[in-house]
Amino acid sequence: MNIFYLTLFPEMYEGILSSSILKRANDKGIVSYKTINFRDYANNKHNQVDDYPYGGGAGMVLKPEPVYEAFESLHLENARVLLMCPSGRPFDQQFAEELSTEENIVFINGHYEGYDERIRNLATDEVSIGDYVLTGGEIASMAMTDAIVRLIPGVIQQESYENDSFSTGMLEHPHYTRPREYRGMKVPDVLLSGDHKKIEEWREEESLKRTKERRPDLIKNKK
Ligand code: 6GU
Repeated sequence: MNIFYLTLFPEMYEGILSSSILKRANDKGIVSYKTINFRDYANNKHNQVDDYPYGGGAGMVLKPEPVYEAFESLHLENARVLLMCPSGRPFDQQFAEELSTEENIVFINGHYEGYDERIRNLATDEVSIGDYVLTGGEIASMAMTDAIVRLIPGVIQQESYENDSFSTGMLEHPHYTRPREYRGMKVPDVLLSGDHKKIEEWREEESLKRTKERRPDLIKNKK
């Protein structure tokens, strides 16, 4: 998979893409990352990428030309082109699974009051990561990259994501490791019993209990 980020702040990506699993996926040749600063495609004297809104009002609007020209410099034949904005389709685990099979993904990250409406014609999808407003799409695109890349075969062990919260439609059951007792807090006996059937039943019950308590909406959506 090739992932491209159109951004005015390429430096924001450096630490994230060169750490941990995202770095390892790149080292293994499973995924490539490329940032493109669309200010380099601003074809005016002051490298201006935004301008005042027609019709007046507060805030600046991202101009179409730098974004179109930066995108065209990639010469992609087919790609998912994701316009990052709070009014987009809510990103979730199912959407991550869908995107994890793409050959090319392009994130378009605005950093201003809004996009010129014509930029939307470049996008295959408009995406949001939740009901709150960020100053730009960069952090959202990094969160999405993390969620997508870990699902590509060969990046992590498949068992690690088969039981993920949300992919099963339920939250994960509790986990314990050594020591058996810490500051009076004990590991449930069933996990030490060696009875795999009972352990599986306990995990399913706990998963259901936790989902009912914390995210009843997930259970409703499942039905
Ligand atoms: Cl993708 N962009 C911005 N600016 N704010 C957001 C978002 C995206 N998703 C949630 N809030």
